[in-house]
Amino acid sequence: MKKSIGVVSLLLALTLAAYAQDEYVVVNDFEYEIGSFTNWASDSGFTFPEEPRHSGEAAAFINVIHEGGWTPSIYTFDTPFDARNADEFRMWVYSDQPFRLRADLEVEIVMGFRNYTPDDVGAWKEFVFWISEEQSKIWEDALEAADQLRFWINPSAETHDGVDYPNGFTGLLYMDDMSIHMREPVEREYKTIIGFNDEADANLVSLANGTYFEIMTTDNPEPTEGDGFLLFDYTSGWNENFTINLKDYPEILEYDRIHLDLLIEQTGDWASCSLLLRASWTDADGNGRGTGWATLGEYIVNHARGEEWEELSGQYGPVDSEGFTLNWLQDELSGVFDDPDGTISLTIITQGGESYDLALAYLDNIRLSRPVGTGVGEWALY
Ligand SMILES: [Ca+2]
Ligand SMILES: [Ca+2]
Repeated sequence: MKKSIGVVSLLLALTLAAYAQDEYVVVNDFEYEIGSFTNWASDSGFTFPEEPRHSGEAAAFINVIHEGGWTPSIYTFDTPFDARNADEFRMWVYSDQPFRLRADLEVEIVMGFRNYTPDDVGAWKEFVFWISEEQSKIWEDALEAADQLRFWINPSAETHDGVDYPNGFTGLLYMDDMSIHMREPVEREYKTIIGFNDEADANLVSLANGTYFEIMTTDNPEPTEGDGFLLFDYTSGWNENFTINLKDYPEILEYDRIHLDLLIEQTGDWASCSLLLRASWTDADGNGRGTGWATLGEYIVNHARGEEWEELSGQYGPVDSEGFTLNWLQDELSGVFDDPDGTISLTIITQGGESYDLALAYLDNIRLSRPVGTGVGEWALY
């Protein structure tokens, strides 16, 4: 952390006595334990001495035969590890061809894609995945003894930053030196912006695909804030459920994270929820600016809980972490409030197993947060 905020740093240091700065824990260096891979990882094992390795005497080789599509390979560690306080998952990869790899920790913690480009071919590259604090809270029990990764490789042909990635992968992939970085806990302060306690809040919501919503004032279930919430129909298909206008809340620029509470009246199946920020504005030179389609996070909702509120959040302000890929976002949000025609919104996408089709769901307390005592002007977290 490069910034100097004396008091906060001191408080931080006291709070974090148990955590060393930049504490990394190696979870597999592939010297003694290989673990197991399924599906498209058709064959795997320790490397032979003449093959690539990143550290020590050995790495893992994986013989990949995958024709594309969303088929995962599940990697199971021989020795589970405690990932409850991890904010990064890191792994080194090597290949003779470009690819995109998505990793999900303990299956439920969606960590997103990382790319191995044509310039990376023939060299070891570290993939750094960011893990949000709220995802860790939802899946705390599972993370206490994490032992699985779910890998998706080239599920479809894609172009990113001008680089074409193929549909599917056939060839050799090497992995080595998986590690986690321990989170340095930071106390946050919150500001509610939309409480859904008043019918007028319905004017902020617009439907994309015609699913139902209404504002309700009731104590069943108990709202997490005030006396009302937004009720809506969850869906089984990948559905852009609704969009919430944030143009009336310029204070979003003074915070770095947006949160909401979600409760789904359904258990026993799977469900996921994605949060997207979209902004559009025109700069002084007449250039169109904005975020396009910025995914703040994709969350596998904890179906085992049912009928309990879960906190989802998305970080849009800068974070001092290689694994956080949205450090450009704050600038694209700030222009919105200088342009009378600028727009900014939060879109909520839901998806789930069959039993989730039209399941009742509730949303409450859209709020912002930031580290206590840290004004946005003092941010130097890049
Ligand atoms: Ca090794
Ligand atoms: Ca409320």
